[in-house]
Amino acid sequence: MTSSLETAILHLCDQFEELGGEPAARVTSDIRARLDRPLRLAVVGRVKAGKSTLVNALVGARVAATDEAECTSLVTHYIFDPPDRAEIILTEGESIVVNIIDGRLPDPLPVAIDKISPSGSAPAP
Ligand SMILES: Nc1nc2c(ncn2[C@@H]2O[C@H](COP(=O)(O)OP(=O)(O)O)[C@@H](O)[C@H]2O)c(=O)[nH]1
Ligand SMILES: [Mg+2]
Repeated sequence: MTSSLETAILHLCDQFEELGGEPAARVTSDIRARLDRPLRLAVVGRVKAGKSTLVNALVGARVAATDEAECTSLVTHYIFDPPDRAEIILTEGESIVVNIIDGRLPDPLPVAIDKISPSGSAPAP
């Protein structure tokens, strides 16, 4: 289903292409492709700002640990894709799949925290 916002963006793409020709079309083709992908939302802020609480409220489940003290020190990506599972990306690029119990990661984690990629991404090849 196409929302009115998507329709407006597609209309802007059409107009931009009419004005800008081929160079504009290279930009709009990326924008059009992005509209077909799932929405990605980045939640950033200071420690204890309520980021994890906001993520849990948006998802409707306690996927992110919350605490009065600092408790999430790694960049974490959440993706809707059943079944529930978690993948830890290591600094060297490998990943480890871990079970989620009651929506939580195992505590302690099966690897030392300094072995985990701080960005949540594998290093560039
Ligand atoms: N009063 C109040 N406390 C909140 C709110 N959002 C989160 N908290 C509390 O602030 C603390 C830190 O929240 P958390 O989501 O873990 O913060 P994060 O470090 O940014 O992920 C927790 O004790 C939450 O219960 C809010 O809107 N109001
Ligand atoms: Mg947090």
